[in-house]
Amino acid sequence: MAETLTHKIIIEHLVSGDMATGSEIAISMDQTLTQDATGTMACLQFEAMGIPRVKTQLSVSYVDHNMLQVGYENADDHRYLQSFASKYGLLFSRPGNGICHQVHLERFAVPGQTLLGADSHTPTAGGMGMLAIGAGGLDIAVAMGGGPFYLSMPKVVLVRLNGSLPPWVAAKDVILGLLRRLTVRGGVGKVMEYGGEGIASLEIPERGTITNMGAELGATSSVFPSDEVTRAYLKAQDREDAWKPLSADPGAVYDEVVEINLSELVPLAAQPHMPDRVVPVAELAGTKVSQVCVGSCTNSSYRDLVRVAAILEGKMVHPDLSLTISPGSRQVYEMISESGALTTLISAGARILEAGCGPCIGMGQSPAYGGVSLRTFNRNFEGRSGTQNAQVYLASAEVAAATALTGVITDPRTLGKPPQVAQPREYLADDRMIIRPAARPEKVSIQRGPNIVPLKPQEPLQDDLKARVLLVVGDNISTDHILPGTAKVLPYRSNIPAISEFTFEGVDASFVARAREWGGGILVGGNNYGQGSSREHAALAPAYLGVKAVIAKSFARIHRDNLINNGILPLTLVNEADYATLAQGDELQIDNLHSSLRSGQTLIVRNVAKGRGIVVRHGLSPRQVDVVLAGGLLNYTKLGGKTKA
Ligand code: MIC
Ligand code: SF4
Repeated sequence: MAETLTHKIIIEHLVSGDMATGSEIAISMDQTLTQDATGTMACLQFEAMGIPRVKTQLSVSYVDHNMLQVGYENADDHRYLQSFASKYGLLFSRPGNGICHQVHLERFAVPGQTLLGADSHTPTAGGMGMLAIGAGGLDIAVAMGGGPFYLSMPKVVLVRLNGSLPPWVAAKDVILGLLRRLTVRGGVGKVMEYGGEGIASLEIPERGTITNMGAELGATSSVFPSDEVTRAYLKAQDREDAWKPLSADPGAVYDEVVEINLSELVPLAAQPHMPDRVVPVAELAGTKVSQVCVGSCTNSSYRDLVRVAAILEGKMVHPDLSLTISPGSRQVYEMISESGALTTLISAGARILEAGCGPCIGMGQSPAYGGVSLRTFNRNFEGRSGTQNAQVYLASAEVAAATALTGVITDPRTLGKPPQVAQPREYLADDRMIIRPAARPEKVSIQRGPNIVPLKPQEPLQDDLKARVLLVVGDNISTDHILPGTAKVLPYRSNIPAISEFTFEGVDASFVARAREWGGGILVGGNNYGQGSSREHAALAPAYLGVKAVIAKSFARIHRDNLINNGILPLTLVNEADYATLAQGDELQIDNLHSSLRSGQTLIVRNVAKGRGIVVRHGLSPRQVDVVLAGGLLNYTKLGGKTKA
């Protein structure tokens, strides 16, 4: 049978399940990646599982998020992660070596393999023909221990690219254009598989930009075929032996097809505060901007930074605006230094930051009060920059450079001829910032600082659930709303009691006190609840505060899995109109929860004071029911995959 590329990779890695859309399958993972903001938790969870050594072909632990060291906390986490990697058999990418997704694409991604990453932008490696999926820390811990990853069998969408990009139009505009068409929910339950004659004109870093931001569509993953472009990139990275050709069979049947004519695209930008509020840059032209940030795992490649430098060559950034540059990796940094692009950027007045996530997650460089920031990043959720009322726009490196010169949002097509920038024939392949695990692991002791607080045991779910509605929120609530990033909060990623104090901070400052006073409760959300990051903390912190269930119109994939893995019930309203009947303070009750979860897909939630019953769907597989009843995946795994409840 003619297969899609996605199906081919899944078939090769299938451990159990039936590949019918929506049913639960389990696939083996060849590689994992973790980063410091989610990785400390994954490592603590791995330790709690008592497995002596990782069992994957390759597991890499990166330090790229929590890089500002204004107290001891982040540095302690780095030290813990390094000792953990050494003892348990992971490669350790040191702080300064770069953003996990950029480095992984450069040095480790392999066509046809699977990768599970503790970060939602893990699908970046799909630019290299990998099936790369983002997940919560617990799922990664299990995969590091050799366990399969469970997911619901996605639909496969062919995104057929025709034509080629016009001057000044970038790969970023391809994915922004898709977001405009499909919205932040358009990819939920789907793998976006790219094909068509247009892909041959896209270099690997450009493909990486597109697969990276497939996360904003809510997609399970995004993948490009592995072709001669892939081979050339791997050769230039001194890794040609990792190459193999890979594509869909002719005549493969897709669940959906989306056609994009690259030649018709124009420069686009996402307006505050959603990645899908996309309009042509020309419509925003003239908007005054106080900050431009170039970088993040979406647009921090050598190619992007050299283009920015070429546009700024011999000029100065506008006096009312601050330009920051964060190279994606040490390789990129060193190469822009050698090529002279770094000097050009410095002399144009750019503020050069270290190779890491930096401003993307609010780790420094927060905009001014009410400031307007145009960024080459992938997310612009309210408050994510560290300034609650900042207005953040997302666009390509070309738009960013043009805007940096003029001080107002600028369509780069007004700048005349675009710079010609050739792909390097050879990248600087130097892995000395990647530390290999110890040859004698028994000699390594794990280094823990006082901010690394052991996990609280998970508690099994009670049978008769009675709790009050703690908070009602609207559509598209992101994990940045639930548990913010930023330099203030991120240092507590390995300290759940401390980080839970920030739960819903920017949404309702009284939330934590109320959760304490009421002894926990239930959350009510709209559509796409929990979109955005993979951070498990958006489930761990509510669980710590006693949240037992979330009732929503719909959920984002990774967050829903994280809720289940941490023993919180995700319940979807069967009748969306019932959302309006739920209010903060309502007392809700579910009787005989255990047997109801096992016997059917729906439950009745009684709104005690209002005397109404609401029908909700749990949609859990039998395995997930066991996980929730055990109180979470850690308990379930310790019990050997069974639950007593
Ligand atoms: C993000 O972009 O939101 C992050 C920070 O990379 C997260 C992971 C995290 O919260 O640590 C992600 O995308 O998963
Ligand atoms: Fe880092 Fe930003 Fe990419 Fe997340 S989206 S991995 S914070 S650069």
